[in-house]
Amino acid sequence: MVDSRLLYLNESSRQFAGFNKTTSPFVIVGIPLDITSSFRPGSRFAPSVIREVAQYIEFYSMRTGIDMGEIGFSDVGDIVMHPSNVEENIKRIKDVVSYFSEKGKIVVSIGGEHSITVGTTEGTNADCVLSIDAHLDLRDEYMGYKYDHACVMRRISERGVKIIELGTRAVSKEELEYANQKGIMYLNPRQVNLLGIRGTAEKVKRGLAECKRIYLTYDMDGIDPAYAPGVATPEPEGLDPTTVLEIVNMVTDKRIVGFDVVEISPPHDPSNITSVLASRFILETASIIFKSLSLS
Ligand SMILES: [Mn+2]
Repeated sequence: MVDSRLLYLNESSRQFAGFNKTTSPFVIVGIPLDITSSFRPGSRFAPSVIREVAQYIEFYSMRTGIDMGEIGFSDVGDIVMHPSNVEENIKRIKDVVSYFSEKGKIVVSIGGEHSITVGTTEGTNADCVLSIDAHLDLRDEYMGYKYDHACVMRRISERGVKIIELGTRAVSKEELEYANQKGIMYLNPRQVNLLGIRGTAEKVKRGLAECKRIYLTYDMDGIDPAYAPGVATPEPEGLDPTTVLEIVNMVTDKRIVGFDVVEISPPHDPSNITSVLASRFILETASIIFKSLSLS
């Protein structure tokens, strides 16, 4: 008898780089939620494009010495999305992610827009979120709607989850007031550059000291559009990919329970360059997590 939480899981989708290794600690879930993008929609196509381009890059990580070709991934397919109801979709995401998270798997979600993270953080039962993002996503509502992609971190924060944001540079006054009032740590790319990789990592580590279950979310617009042009809402003056992966490498330990890559819009992504970067982020982050698991 299949668990009812898997009702909306479509297992026939293409697999990440062709992997189907059920013994892997990493479960890949595609979440093609694409409803609230304000500028350039298309993120519904990202799960299949990222899976496809991933097979053309190397699986060995020179950063960690881990060969992800040996560890592999268990790609369980896509969650079928309701065409207009974000709250219903968040419930479906939470159901599928909690099913695999409760089995002790590290759930790797491929979005979709950033709204998916409301469901993935709940499904993994995370008490802290480290978010790479140009935006704070702390709006109470956007044009009257509370489940817009601009409100993601606000909804998560309201559940008592601690939030740390890196790459912040596109904000409203209301969001800054909320962040300051709640003590939410956010660092602008300028501050990251001034602190350096090591200084930033130490600051983030102190922020994560009290956490038990840490969730990592890569909104690809946190990265500079020179490296990641194919996103729904690009913002200049972003972080570079190596800085981000080095910081993640320094702060990661066995408390990481899952991560996602979101906001990529393949129709606006010349040469699939942003999807290739997202594939590299998935492979590299998984290798970093795997290394921290084997160190414990
Ligand atoms: Mn963003």
